[in-house]
Amino acid sequence: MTQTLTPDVKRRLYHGMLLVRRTEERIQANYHLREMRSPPHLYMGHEAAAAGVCATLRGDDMVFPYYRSHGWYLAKGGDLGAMMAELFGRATGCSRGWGGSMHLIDVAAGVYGTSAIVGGTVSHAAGVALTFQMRGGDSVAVVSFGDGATEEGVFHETLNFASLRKLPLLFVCENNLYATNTHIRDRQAQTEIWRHAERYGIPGRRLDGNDVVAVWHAAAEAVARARRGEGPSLLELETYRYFEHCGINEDLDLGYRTAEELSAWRARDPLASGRRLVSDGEAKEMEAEIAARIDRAFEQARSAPWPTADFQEAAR
Ligand SMILES: Cc1ncc(C[n+]2csc(CCOP(=O)(O)OP(=O)(O)O)c2C)c(N)n1
Ligand SMILES: [Mg+2]
Repeated sequence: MTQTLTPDVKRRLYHGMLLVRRTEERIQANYHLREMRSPPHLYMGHEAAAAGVCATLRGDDMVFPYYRSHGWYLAKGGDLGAMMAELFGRATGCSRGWGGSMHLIDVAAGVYGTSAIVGGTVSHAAGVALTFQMRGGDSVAVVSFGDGATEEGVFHETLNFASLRKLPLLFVCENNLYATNTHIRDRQAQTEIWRHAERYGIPGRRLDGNDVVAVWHAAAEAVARARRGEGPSLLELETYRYFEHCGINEDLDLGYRTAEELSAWRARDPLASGRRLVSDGEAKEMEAEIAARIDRAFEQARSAPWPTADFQEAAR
């Protein structure tokens, strides 16, 4: 069954993006206090990808994000308090304070764990998709990864296996043009990532990853196909990261990208265009509700206990 873009879905799309943006802005503003010691890979600029895809998913669907993880964790409904406690390194964190920003997990919400290893979650998602298929339900697994991850062998192996077994799996490539500080044209002989899908007999599409409604439509179609048992799809979402590869700062001084390029992408900000999805009153209400949730999450993280030094106990 295909989904309809109801007012409720529109609210979910904007709310998903806003929650990620405001949470990361607060992380950025507070980072100098040195309470958070986990280096964050900020998602700002990419919000439409996670919010657009996650709005098509059910609670029992599982997402496998990569280390640029905050967006997917929050958009899929991961617990904000447990995420902030994790960034503060506290025992109440979602990885009990041992993992930090790159290791977010909330199985109850359908976030099956993020990984610092480039391409690391691609095969994990296929494993869970295979489990879903063998159990005979219609749940779907979704994996997100960067353009850099498509240079890893595991990406190609998993495309092949997923196609062969018609797995209920959605591959979401967030192409932000760079792997750390190297442009895709200096790394890949063939830069149309979506075309890899064609080679493995999978439907592949490239689209504006900053247009949350376009992302939602494309994901809804791919998810419906996976639920029907027709197999995987690949979406290449064109987007851009606003801040340095890892950390809270601007990085134009490094010289690998230009101020013009950054401002051209900022002019295509996913939240600015997504704002029309809700009324002024709704947007105001969301801002207040999200600010209160973030306040609470930071306060609780600050006063939470430190993890035990005994890793065995922490892992239990
Ligand atoms: C297997 C592996 N190789 C290399 C690294 C080092 N590394 C960390 S992030 C990164 C860039 C990946 O870029 P991309 O996949 O495009 O994601 P983005 O950071 O742009 O969102 C690299 C090479 C790693 N973490 N894991
Ligand atoms: Mg990239």
